Amino acid sequence: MTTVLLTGFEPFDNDSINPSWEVVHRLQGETIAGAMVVATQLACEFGKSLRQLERAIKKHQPTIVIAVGQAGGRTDITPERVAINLTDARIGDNAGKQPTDRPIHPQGPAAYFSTLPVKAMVQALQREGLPASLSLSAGTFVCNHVFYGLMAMQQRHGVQRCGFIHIPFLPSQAAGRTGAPSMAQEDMVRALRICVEVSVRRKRDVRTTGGTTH
Ligand code: PCA
Repeated sequence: MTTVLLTGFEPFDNDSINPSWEVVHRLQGETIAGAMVVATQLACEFGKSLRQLERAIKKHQPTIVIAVGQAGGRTDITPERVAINLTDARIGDNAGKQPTDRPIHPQGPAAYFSTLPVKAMVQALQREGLPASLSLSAGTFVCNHVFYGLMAMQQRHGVQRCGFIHIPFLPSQAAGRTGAPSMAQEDMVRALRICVEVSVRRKRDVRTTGGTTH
């Protein structure tokens, strides 16, 4: 049976919840498009998060890995296209580490592209009435670190498709931040279910325009 590994993060930056884990753990144990979903929580720490990810991949031997993280301030579900070989932390991670201008793998390529069908995911989400768009940057903090590290270990562990999706705040987080956008938990659970389904069914992405001019 095909296994899909989903990861979400623990809370960070003084928050008490992280929507990525709140949503991902709800899908644990579900069968989606004939694939079994397993969910793992990652620490919001450089280094440790990637060790935990590699351990989970070794344990579950997934065909597909989708890492999920919070992107506070975004309005949409945003599949990420590119992971870059750079860390430049605006805040400390949960262990207080705050690296500046460091490569993730000194000998690695400047960037990796997601191997998930990201455009097909966005299309499917929009068709289901969910706000979604492609993102060209996962930032330079722990999420990009995990995304880049995941892409770097893809072949070594026989993972067929993998990548990263950022999701907005939950309404309870936006409640304390006037003007911040958010998305209901049920909608985000539905959205991730759709993303898993598309990634199981589609080996290749759709050919459609999805770029930006700036
Ligand atoms: N978001 C952070 C790290 C953990 C998370 O959920 C980020 O975008 O880097």
